[in-house]
Amino acid sequence: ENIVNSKKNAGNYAADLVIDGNIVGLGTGSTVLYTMERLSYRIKEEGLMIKGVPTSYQTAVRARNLGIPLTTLDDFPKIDIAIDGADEVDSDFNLIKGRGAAQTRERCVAAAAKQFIVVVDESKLTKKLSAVVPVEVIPFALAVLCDKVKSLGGNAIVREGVKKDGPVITDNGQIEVDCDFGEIDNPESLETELNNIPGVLSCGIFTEFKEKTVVIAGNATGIEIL
Ligand code: DER
Repeated sequence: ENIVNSKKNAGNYAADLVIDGNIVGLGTGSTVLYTMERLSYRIKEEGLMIKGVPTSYQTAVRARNLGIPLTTLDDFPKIDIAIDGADEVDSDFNLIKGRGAAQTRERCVAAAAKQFIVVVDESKLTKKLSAVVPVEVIPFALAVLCDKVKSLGGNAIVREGVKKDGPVITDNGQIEVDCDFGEIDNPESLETELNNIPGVLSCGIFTEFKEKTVVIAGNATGIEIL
């Protein structure tokens, strides 16, 4: 119950940072859904005029159902604000994302944004990143990735579908590999290592957006802006 309220508090607060005319990056996941619901309310009640760039098929469907007008990075290669969730946030604003297997497009949209708003319930805050790192890879390079992860002391598991036999297929038509490194001492270098493996589209470690990031941490009674 508290987690739901925490996510709602964070998501709603972020939606109120959006202003008329904004092109808004719409992240993926349950927390940013609250942001989208609040934006939908503001569009209907205040006549808020925005366009959203969705980071996943799921977010695009949800946005359409909520009456949020959509556009693309083709039309707006630079956007005003991106609002997205995260699986873990450390005290330096290094993030782990990708539980929803959407981190590749999430990274594109976060990079295109002037301001990056991360909405999390406070349970996602940690001193040191240690969550599993999702990595999107073309199947052709799967074994190469697994070997590299092993050499880096990690354990790589292909993300299997729940209601589909075989691997999860991402919105980009590729597969997602969950790489467990335990505690991550140097997120920047691990991010570079993983992203530079030939065949990898992107990993879920985000360390390059710190300067433009605001973290909204929700709790049962409100929010904390970090
Ligand atoms: O997949 C993602 O990167 C999502 O943003 C995810 O990390 C956050 O999802 P949640 O808001 O449902 O926890």
